[in-house]
Amino acid sequence: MVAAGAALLKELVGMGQGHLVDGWQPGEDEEDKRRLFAQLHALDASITGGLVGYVRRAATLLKESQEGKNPLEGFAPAVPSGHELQLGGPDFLECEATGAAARCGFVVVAGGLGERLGYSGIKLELPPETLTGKPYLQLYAEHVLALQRQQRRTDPNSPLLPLIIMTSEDTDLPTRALIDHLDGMGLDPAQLHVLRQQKVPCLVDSTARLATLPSDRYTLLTKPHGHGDVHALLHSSGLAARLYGEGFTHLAFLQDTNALVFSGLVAAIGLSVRHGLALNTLSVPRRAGDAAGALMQLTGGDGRSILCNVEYNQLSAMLVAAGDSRGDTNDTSGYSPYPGNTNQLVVALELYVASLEASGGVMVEFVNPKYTDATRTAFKSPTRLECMMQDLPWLLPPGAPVSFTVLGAADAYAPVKNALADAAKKAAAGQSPGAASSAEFLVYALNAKLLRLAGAEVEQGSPCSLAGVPCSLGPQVVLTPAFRPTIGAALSRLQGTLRVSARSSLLLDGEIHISHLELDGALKVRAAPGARVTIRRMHLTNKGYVLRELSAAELTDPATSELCRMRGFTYEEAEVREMIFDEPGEHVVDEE
Ligand code: UGB
Repeated sequence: MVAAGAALLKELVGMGQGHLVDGWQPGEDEEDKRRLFAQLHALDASITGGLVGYVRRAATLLKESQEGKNPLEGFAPAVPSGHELQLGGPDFLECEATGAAARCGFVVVAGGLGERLGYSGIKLELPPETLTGKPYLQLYAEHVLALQRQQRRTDPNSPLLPLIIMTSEDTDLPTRALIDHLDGMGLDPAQLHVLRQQKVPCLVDSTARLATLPSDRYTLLTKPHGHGDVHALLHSSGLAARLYGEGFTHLAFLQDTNALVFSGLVAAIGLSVRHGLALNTLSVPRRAGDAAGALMQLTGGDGRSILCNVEYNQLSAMLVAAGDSRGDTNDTSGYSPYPGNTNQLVVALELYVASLEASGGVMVEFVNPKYTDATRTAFKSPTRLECMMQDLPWLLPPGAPVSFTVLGAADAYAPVKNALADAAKKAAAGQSPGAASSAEFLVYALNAKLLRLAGAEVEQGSPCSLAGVPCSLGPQVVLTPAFRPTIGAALSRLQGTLRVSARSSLLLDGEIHISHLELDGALKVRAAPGARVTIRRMHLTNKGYVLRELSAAELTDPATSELCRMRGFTYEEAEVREMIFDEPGEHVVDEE
């Protein structure tokens, strides 16, 4: 290992990386030198194409960046055409039923640091809503298990549905600790896979000189390579090919914080099956200026046309270069004409595995240095090559059936990306806030919408601003995956009268059927697996939970819990009715 690292260093020095050995004296710091050799060897093994290949690619991309070349130069953008589904509509339900029966594995990319959010832990441990306080990871696992239970009702031999998590050096240990803390989330260990992405070396200037730590010249500075690594890992681990061999037909990719994803994803899987799509992106309307990519149909000078994501940091420049002087703007609908990329993707395994085989899973890379001046030579801080998982269309063979499925803006997407103060600024600028608070209210709103779709009378909440972030207050409704393995199942469980006042909190967890429920307060009903609860008649009024906005002092007080500080509010319990049905079998609630 040390000898291989030393040979690699020699090769790098021959390629213009002489600064790495400047001032080296034989016999001095030998232990440190061996450390560097070992790191070089490890990087060489983890980077697709090896370290030398990485440096060569970096040199080319940095030269192009210095010359101001745009990788999308020459492509003409157009608004792409895709598919549209109406949450809960007949076509949606048909697609969802197909998707729910599909042999699909689920992949969560969770290697990001969440720097914009500024949370001290990993994002997967955050609770999307505070009524249950369950972390995102648990929510995703419960969705997978709920789908699996549904499949096993019709086919007891159907396979365990895989949940694959991509971690990084920054998130791997805490993610594994979270899995342990949650007792494996009820998953069979055979269906849970953790793949760790490695960091890549940073570059100090336009000649692609490798950066070392300021405090240690014998250690290269490294940073994450981006979510695109997921494809190389699925290939190099053999997992994608193995799942395909076992009869799985699709993989669905999700991000670390989107509690609404399963509202649209299952239907999108069904739509992929229906139309034989190789790649299907779950999309929602996008507000101009949002840090979300846009889906575009790009046509090159040679006539090649590709439906792909254009990332938010390239979008305006690309539109202006293509002759649209307004850049990234909304049209009269209040949204950009280009559909937004939620980065929730459904891929068909057959073509995916073949494309990984052909490419080794190496994604298109890009570099995004921040230059110190107009000479575009020196960087404000070292940069590195990056890649994105949604760039898959560039890996698929030309003509591969690539499309997207659009749902309503608040029906399938509620990411948590931004710290509270930044979210308030974004909202003031007409952009999506992407705060923990706004995302939490979107969860309640979506669940309330599902109840309404099933015929319930659920009072609308009132818009308000919490710590400067616009939120739509309404009843706190949480329908867990066990209650709603699919939207179709949720709709079938509400068959009579359900009235919920705006100040209410309602948790339905498990197989619960409602014939008559009137709620003005807080009610939590939990049915364990195997228990079937029917609420025949119930009229409940209590003090419920009371929302309280944090004061300015509380917002900055370290004694306030971090979860409250990042939301700007807390729900205080005044009075809650909790009903737990642990025993399998039929249970009827009749309180008239
Ligand atoms: N991630 C990794 O797993 N590894 C990494 O090295 C980096 C990230 P961000 P981003 O949702 O609206 C994406 O940072 O990259 C994971 C799309 O590119 O939250 O700015 C990370 O843990 C963009 O087109 O988002 O933007 C997280 O789960 C747009 O649609 C995921 O990758 C945007 O998401 C995304 O990372 C969006």
